[in-house]
Amino acid sequence: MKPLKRVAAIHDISGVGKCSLTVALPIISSAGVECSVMPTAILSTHTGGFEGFTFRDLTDDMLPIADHWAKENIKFDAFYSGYLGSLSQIKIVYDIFEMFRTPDTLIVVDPVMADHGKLYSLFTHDHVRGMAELCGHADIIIPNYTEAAFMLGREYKNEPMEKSEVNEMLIELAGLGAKKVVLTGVHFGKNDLGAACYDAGTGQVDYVLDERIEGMYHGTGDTFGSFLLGALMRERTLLESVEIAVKYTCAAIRLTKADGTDQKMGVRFENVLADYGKSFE
Ligand code: PXL
Repeated sequence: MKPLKRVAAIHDISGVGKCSLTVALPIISSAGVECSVMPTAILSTHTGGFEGFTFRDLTDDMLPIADHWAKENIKFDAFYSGYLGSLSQIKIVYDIFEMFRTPDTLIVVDPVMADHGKLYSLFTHDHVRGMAELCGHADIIIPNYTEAAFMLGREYKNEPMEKSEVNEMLIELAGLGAKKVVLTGVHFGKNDLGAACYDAGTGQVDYVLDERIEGMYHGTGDTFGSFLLGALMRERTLLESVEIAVKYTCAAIRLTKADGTDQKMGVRFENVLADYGKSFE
């Protein structure tokens, strides 16, 4: 048996409201990939729709954790960063990438900071600048449409997109420095929603769309990113991985809609994990 691939996921732990590490850990593990974690903060809930959440900042622990990993000579096949609580955390994550990076390491940055045209609470436009810079040091970035518009200084439009606009955005996003871009929240009509991916090395652009499910389901970006990274670590191509991530994220959202759970509690990924894991056998 070959050793498992190992990912280091750098996100917060939101105790309630499935997102960030509470999503990355089960999903990446179910792909048959080891998911090591570096928590950036511990919150009672995520910040989208709950009042009075607690926030324990773990910035001061991040470099000592990384130093210990380096001292133990622990190697990672990929790094996956998501929600980062401050500009200093963004800088530290960049330093951690530099400490562990080899020509074979895959660095995936999800610039988690906004959705539906709005920055998440706690963030300012300095955070947008910092995240755009961090994206420049990644191999693959996975912004949603709002994050992409903010990082590129483009207007956020709440209407179906033109292919020419999406293609321009993909090229501009690659211009931040990452070779591959996966843009989520792409839709060309009222009833579709999915992702576009772009490989700046080959110039290849692909769109993967599914049927839109009305609502604002929390944590879908983290669910999508985790399904995507699991598939990439199982040697699927970028397009195959995007297809897998769209398929299983949409399935989880449909189940959540069917059971009527409050949308801020996150999506029902638990029931699709077995099929997702089996798809790699
Ligand atoms: O799913 C993104 C996310 C992750 N972590 C925290 C959040 C959010 C979105 O609101 O608040 C703490």
